[in-house]
Amino acid sequence: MSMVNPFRTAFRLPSRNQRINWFPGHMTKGMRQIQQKLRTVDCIVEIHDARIPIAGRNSQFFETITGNGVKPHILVLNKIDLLGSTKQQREIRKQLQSEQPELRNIIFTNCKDQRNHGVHDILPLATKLVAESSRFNRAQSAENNIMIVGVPNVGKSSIINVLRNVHLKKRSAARVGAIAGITRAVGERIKIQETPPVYMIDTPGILQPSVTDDEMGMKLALVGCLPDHIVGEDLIADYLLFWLNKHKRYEYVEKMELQAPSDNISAVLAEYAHKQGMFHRVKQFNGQVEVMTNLLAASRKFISFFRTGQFGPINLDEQCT
Ligand SMILES: Nc1nc2c(ncn2[C@@H]2O[C@H](COP(=O)(O)OP(=O)(O)OP(=O)(O)O)[C@@H](O)[C@H]2O)c(=O)[nH]1
Ligand SMILES: [Mg+2]
Repeated sequence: MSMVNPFRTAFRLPSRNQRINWFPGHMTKGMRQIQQKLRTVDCIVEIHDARIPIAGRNSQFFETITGNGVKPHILVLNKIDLLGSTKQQREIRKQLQSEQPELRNIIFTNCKDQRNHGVHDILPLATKLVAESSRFNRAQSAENNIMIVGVPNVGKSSIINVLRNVHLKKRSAARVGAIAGITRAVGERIKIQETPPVYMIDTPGILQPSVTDDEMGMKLALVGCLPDHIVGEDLIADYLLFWLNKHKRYEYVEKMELQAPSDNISAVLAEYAHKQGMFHRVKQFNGQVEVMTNLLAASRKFISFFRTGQFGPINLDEQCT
């Protein structure tokens, strides 16, 4: 007999008019700079977070810059150390190619590991695709320029650094950081290989100007493609709890030393904060100071457990069974 899942089956934002959007000025500027540089680019490498292989890719813009498939394009799904098994990678490849049959070049990477197969596959595949393509005005040029694009915080700058370390044995050249929006402008090209010369161009992460699908917005927020304060840690934590329960992923119960699974985020965070001794002093209207459980600190911890893979490997686009 199958157990009925007693939890929420759909996620709703607290307010009907709320949208999960982040499109600061540096993204508009970045889009313009990307388009201006395109003439000198031989291949587009799009990086995305492997934990959301379907959701949140800014496909419309990235398809435009490949000239709708004219320029070679590789999709790199990064952070596979947080995704899990190769079986899952096979399923993702199948799912992506059934939705987008023109997507032929997909590579899975873990930038934190210089020996990772995917990392070593990027340059040979890009070189092969460029050699097979018609480079129009750049046909005489011996060097290859590869542009790295993607939504924020997926590891674009990290990929450039790891490839530079692997192929040139040189130190990192692109700035990397754990929050979205570290790279804010299209940079100068960075050398990745000596012969034949290969350069990479780092670009700022660019989201869709308007994310109309709420769950897609929440998934982007959960993996850190938007700064946490834009959406709010309380809402991100609530979406995480909703997703884990809906997919019957109850590892959080043991990890957070809870009595039982629950769909109530305030109750979960309060129980956890209490157990961990997370308290803070809050001044009341009447001037009295009260010691209360620190729910914000607890929600940050809950989110960071997910982001560091401590609830096990998770593909947020996985269908419910
Ligand atoms: N676990 C894990 N973390 C990674 C991997 N690749 C990058 N990161 C981390 O992801 C965060 C973002 O990396 P960046 O390279 O700055 O990402 P980006 O896409 O350039 O970000 P923006 O410039 O903000 O658009 C950093 O904390 C990296 O250390 C990976 O393969 N696995
Ligand atoms: Mg960057």
